[in-house]
Amino acid sequence: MKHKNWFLAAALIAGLAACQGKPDMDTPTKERVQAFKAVLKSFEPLGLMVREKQPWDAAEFTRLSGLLAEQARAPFEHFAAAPTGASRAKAEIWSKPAEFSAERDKFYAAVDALAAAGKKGQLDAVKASYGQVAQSCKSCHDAFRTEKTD
Ligand code: ASC
Repeated sequence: MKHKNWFLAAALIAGLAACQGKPDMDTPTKERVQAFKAVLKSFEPLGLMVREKQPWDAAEFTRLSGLLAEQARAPFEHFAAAPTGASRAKAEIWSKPAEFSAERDKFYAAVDALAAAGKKGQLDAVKASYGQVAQSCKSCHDAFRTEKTD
């Protein structure tokens, strides 16, 4: 009897906790969030240089834009199925696969163009390509990512 009561109490507490919080992210969601964070870690310092908030460093720009192009593919390996837990991914990713693939491919083309421009080592040569990558991020987020709810 005593054991049963403990079990019920534990189940009740767990149930309350689940109701209060958001459901956990499933594994593919965690993996793509991590992969997008890695992308952002390369993209942000490039933006600081493009906006002249950080001094121009040609070698660092070349390195990071090359790294960004390599990292850009990884998140898209983790979009196989609609999430079962917390996620900002919209259902349209899976209901409109052609549109989503088009956004993905535009992003790949943009990061590749930025990496190519980055090899020139000049700020003027990368500004337009950087803008195209930023525009590609925004365009896909507008269509396929929900606003933050918290
Ligand atoms: C970022 C970031 C995005 C993009 C987007 C560009 O740094 O987190 O989602 O750039 O805002 O328009």
